[in-house]
Amino acid sequence: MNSLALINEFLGQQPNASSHGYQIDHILEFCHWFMGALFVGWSAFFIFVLIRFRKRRQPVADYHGVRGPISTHLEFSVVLIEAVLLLGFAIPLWAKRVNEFPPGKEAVLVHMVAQQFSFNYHLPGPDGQFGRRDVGFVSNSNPVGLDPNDPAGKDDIVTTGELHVPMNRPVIVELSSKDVIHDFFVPDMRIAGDAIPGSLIPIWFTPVKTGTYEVICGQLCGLGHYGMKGTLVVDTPQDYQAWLKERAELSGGAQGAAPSPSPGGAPQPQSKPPAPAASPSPGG
Ligand SMILES: [Cu+2]
Repeated sequence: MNSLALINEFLGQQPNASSHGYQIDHILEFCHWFMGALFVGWSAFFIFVLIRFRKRRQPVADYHGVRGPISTHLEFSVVLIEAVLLLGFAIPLWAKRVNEFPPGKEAVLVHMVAQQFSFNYHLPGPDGQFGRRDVGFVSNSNPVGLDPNDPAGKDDIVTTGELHVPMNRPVIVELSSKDVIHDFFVPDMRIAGDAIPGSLIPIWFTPVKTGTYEVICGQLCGLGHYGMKGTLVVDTPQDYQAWLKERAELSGGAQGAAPSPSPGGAPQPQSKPPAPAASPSPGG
């Protein structure tokens, strides 16, 4: 971390925890310093003009204005710097983020289904295959609408609020939404993407530091928007495997028996009907 990053810290930015984040931070640093310089420059110019063209010294308006080339040069330089920032840095970085996805085999693929006001995650489970989803199956106990008849979905993992990912492995999150437009924003990972009903939008990042990070919704999505928060936990590979196993055991029974009518509609985690997938032996 170089000393220029101080301005990001000064403005309250959390330390970066992803492999690409330093590139975003560089652009932010440069923009902040550039805007700071512009602010000081324009403020000085404003004060100069107030004094230089005060009424006592300039009783009659001058309709010709400035004739020297300095202001043209100054304005041209500002436009040039901004064009370089946009065309030379911002657009190439953005293109790299959206075009150069890591190969699917290397990456951890997660589906995120947003709703008012929480983040649901769908993972493929031990078989590595995502079960079919359909909006017709969505209920309180089946937030992502997993098809109970699809064998590929029997071992799938569904969690709400908290997602675990392993360190030093690319993570692709495919964003979608059940109701309105949300935004999956993880400031520490320097990543954000809109979750739009009817669209599947992939984003990716590689976490490089273990820890617990905040996931927030970056789009004003309703009255409860302020409370739409989640947690991203970056684990060591061993901890991640342990979490996967734990989640697979927890959701193995619940997903297996989907259409049992529960009185009142409230999900009851304790009632565990006999399901073939729920075996306490460590078979994974
Ligand atoms: Cu939201």
